[in-house]
Amino acid sequence: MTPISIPEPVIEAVRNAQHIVVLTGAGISAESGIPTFREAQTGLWAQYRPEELATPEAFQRHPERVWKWYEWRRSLVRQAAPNPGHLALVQMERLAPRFTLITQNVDGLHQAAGNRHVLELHGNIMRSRCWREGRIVAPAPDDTHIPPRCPHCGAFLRPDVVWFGETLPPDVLAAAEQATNEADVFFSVGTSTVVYPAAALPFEARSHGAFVIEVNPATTPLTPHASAVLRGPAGQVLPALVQAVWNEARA
Ligand code: BJW
Repeated sequence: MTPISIPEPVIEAVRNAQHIVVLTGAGISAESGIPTFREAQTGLWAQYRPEELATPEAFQRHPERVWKWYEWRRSLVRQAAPNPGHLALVQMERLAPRFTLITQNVDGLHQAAGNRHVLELHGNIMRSRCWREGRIVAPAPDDTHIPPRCPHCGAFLRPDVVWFGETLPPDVLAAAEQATNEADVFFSVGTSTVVYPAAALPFEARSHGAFVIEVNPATTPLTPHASAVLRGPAGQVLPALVQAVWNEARA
């Protein structure tokens, strides 16, 4: 494996930063065995595009299919463990003067790794809520319906995630935008930077004067606008960065 080299301007910017903000996407969980959102699905689900399943319209038309898709994804999350990329962000939270972690991921792996404050823009796949009234509820253990029914009103339960066309939790988005506007250094890690409003955050950070660093093996719409690009998997780049900046042993 070629060692990852971190350019000196990146080390300087991160070392001098008072507030580091990190936005993560599906790529950071890829090395934990969770497929990214836009890579081809496998097995039973290969015939569907995730963009066609993650909508309220899809759930209205095919509630059983959409619930089963989420059940399959929950089973992948239950088997997954945080990888060195997640663990490096735990170290960063401990070492930076101020640190904000914003994630588009619904898998809870940042919290499992040990990050204490995580802004979940798109919800969490392990929670369910009532399709009619919106309250967060757990399905009754003996409920055999697919999807299970709300124990209070009998409506369908749905995953507590944000689908296309739905609004993000306003308080979480506001906190993410405020942190973004105050960041000295902003990392965009493992995201294709195509889904709004999350995709706007690195651009907002840049326009507020932050040093924006992209961590991704592939090019995204952010790449030409980033202050620096660290090409490679997050599980290798982030531990190398923490070591280069703070001389910390790798996770
Ligand atoms: C690695 C790696 C490794 C691989 N290490 N990297 C403005 C302009 C145009 C459209 C809109 C707009 N504003 C709003 C919209 C509409 C829409 C939208 O953005 N559409 C675009 C697709 C065109 N947005 C919305 O509807 C949002 N709602 C909203 O804005 O409400 C108001 C409104 C509504 C309608 C119109 C206007 C305003 C809601 C968005 C909700 C997104 N929800 C999902 C599903 C969550 C639940 C679930 O998981 O099932 O969130 S969609 C999906 O995409 C998921 C992800 O969080 C999100 C982002 O994907 P992500 O994380 O970037 O993953 P990938 O797979 O795309 O990329 C992985 C990356 O990792 C790649 O780059 C790889 O190279 C990299 N990688 N291995 C590091 N080892």
